[in-house]
Parts: sequence; C-alpha cells; structure tokens
Amino acid sequence: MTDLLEGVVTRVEGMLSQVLVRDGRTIRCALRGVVKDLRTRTANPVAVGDRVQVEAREDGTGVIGGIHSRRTKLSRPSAHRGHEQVLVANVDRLLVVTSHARPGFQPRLVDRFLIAAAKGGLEALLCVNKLDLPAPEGLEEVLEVYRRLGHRVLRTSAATGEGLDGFAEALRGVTTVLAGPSGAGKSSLLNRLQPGLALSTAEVSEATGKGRHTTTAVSLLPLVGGGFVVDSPGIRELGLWRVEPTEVASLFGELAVHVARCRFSNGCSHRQEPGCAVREAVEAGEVSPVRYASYCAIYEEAEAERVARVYAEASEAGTRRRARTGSERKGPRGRQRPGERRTGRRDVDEGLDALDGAEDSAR
Ligand SMILES: Nc1nc2c(ncn2[C@@H]2O[C@H](COP(=O)(O)OP(=O)(O)OP(=O)(O)O)[C@@H](O)[C@H]2O)c(=O)[nH]1
Ligand SMILES: [Mg+2]
Ligand SMILES: [Zn+2]
Repeated sequence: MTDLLEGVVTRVEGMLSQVLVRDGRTIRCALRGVVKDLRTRTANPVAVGDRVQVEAREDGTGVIGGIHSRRTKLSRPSAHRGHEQVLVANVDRLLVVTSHARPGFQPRLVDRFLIAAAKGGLEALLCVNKLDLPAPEGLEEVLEVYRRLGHRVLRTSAATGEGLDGFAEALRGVTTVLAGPSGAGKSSLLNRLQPGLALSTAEVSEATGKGRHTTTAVSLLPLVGGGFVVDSPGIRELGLWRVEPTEVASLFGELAVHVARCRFSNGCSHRQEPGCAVREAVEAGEVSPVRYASYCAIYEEAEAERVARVYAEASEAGTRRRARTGSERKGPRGRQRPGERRTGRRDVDEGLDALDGAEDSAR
C-alpha cells in the first residue's frame, strides 16, 4: 500500500531526490519513468525547490509521480547538450553574494545573475560580503547603479557579524537562493545566521584568491524564524539561457532611455554603430563603463548562442530527414575539400561548453 504526499525537493543527487513532506519527514525518492519523459528537453527533470507528489512506500523510500508547474526558476544552459538546466525552482528571491576581495567583486557575473533572475521571475538583491577587507576601487559607483535599478544592496561581514541583521531580515519568511562566485562566503553567512546548519566552508586558495568550490550541491534549508534558504555551489561563469541578442539592451534598465533615443532603433546592437545614442551616452560618462562592458559581452554571447542554436536545429532536422529516407546521403559531405570545415553537432556542443565556462561545480 502507498500514501500520496505533497512535498518539496530539498536536494537532488543523480536520479534520486530528497523530498521534505508536510509531516516533516525527508524521503529519498526515485523518479517515475513518465515524469522523466515529460522533461526530456531539460538537463534535469527535477530541480531543488520543485513541488512534487510522492508515493511513499512502506520501506521509507518513495517515488516522485508528478511535478507541479514552476512559479519561478533560475536557469542556465547545461554544459553539454544545450538543454535548459534549472538550478533552483520556486524561490522568491535571488541574493547574489559577492565580496570585497578574495575573490574580488565581479560585476559581469553579477549582471548575468540579474538577467537570469529577471528571466525566471525572481526578485534580485545583492550582498557584498567581506566588508572587513578593503573595497575595490569603483565599487560604490557600480553599486549605486544597481540601487537605482531597484535592487537592494546588503553589505555584510560573516567574519565580524557586521550587517547580519539586514541579512537576516532579507531572508525572513521567504525562500531565497544564495548564489555567486566560490569563496564569497555564502555558506559562512548562513552558518553565522543559523549555526545549526553547520555548512562546510573553506579558505580561499592562497595562490589564486579564488574559492575552492566547497559547497558541491544545491540544497534547500528551512530557517528557524520562517522561510527557506538555498545554498548553492560557487559559479565561475553563468551561461544565459535563451536570451535573444535584441533583448539584451532591455535587460540593462539604465540603457532604456538611450536605446529609445537611438536613431537606428531595433537594428542597432549599440556596440560599433557610429552615431548610436547608447555609445554617445557611454562616451559622455552617462552610463557606467563597467555595465556597458557587461552589456557588450552578454550581447556577443547571446549572438553566438543564437547561431549555435540555429545550427543545432538545422543539424537535428538533417538527422531526422536522413532517418526518414533511410540512407546516409553521400554528396557534399563526401566531397569536402581539405581544410574545409563544416559546422556540425560537435562544433555546436563545443561552442556551448565554451559559453558555459566548463563545469562550474567541478573542482
Ligand atoms: N575576511 C572574511 N572572510 C570571510 C568572510 N566570509 C567568509 N569568509 C571566508 O571565506 C572563505 C570562503 O567562505 P565560504 O563560506 O566557504 O564561501 P562560499 O561562498 O560558500 O564558497 P563555495 O561553497 O565554494 O561556493 C572561508 O575561509 C570563510 O571563512 C568575511 O566576511 N570576511
Ligand atoms: Mg559554500
Ligand atoms: Zn544604438
């Protein structure tokens, strides 16, 4: 006999998930085949934060038989197959945790997180940790841009406890995911807030000033004062999932007024075009050069991703066509000249890997 229970996924390990159910038990669950099939186009059929239906077995294990639709999601492209990888589902807030130093503040990574949050329906806040260490030059200026765009900016030190009240208050009663570069102090902040969590932390590397990827899995943790928090492994580079090149400018809120004035309107990438109003605003010092550099990098990535996607779709269509006719066409492929390079599935995969910055949680 089995019971049907509602629960939330707190951790995913391969094809097994831990699910917290209403009565407070955590059940280790496998995934029913039909659920796997429903999500063949995603890298992970179940994500931390998913609301699921569990058939509990008498031996204490369970099977996930259904997944409720997601209210929000934080996604990126998977490392190898160009599928969507949902890092976490159904969280209200993303707290992008960075630090003054060791590792230093990384505005481009912050911008990528803000875009992923906007696309997935999460409210985004910033937390600059390691206040006890000297701040990098130009930090206040960039933080002011984020504040003007409506993002709350927390300043903390997990070492001294400074700013921890604001941190606690921002997390209370909601579900928040902490994400950012390795070593910024995500797990340390959570331990300071709730010592019972006892999350692993580790010194950043002496040689590189970078973190050691101490947290290796995404996990959803209940907070004593109400709400949930998600600790996540440090990310070196966040690839963006399905951001169109023409959409990028609208994701940089402070560019809107200049985009509206740009006489090239929709046809402009706002990068090289002479006479572009956005470029003029950058040259006049009205737009932060740091943010503009981010814009250009993300635009280029979105363009490369779009090209890779078009090739991948064409290559898939070709495979289907060949399967239908039942024969591998000789012809152009056979006649390929020396030194000539064709773009195929493999090139597309390699392109996506490069965008993804390899496997982030790998040591
Ligand atoms: N000086 C200083 N060090 C800190 C602060 N917060 C954390 N650290 C140190 O930074 C190192 C990395 O902290 P972690 O909490 O492991 O960082 P993380 O962001 O969880 O890293 P990953 O799990 O690898 O993503 C540890 O040695 C912490 O003691 C801080 O406010 N000031
Ligand atoms: Mg950690
Ligand atoms: Zn323009």
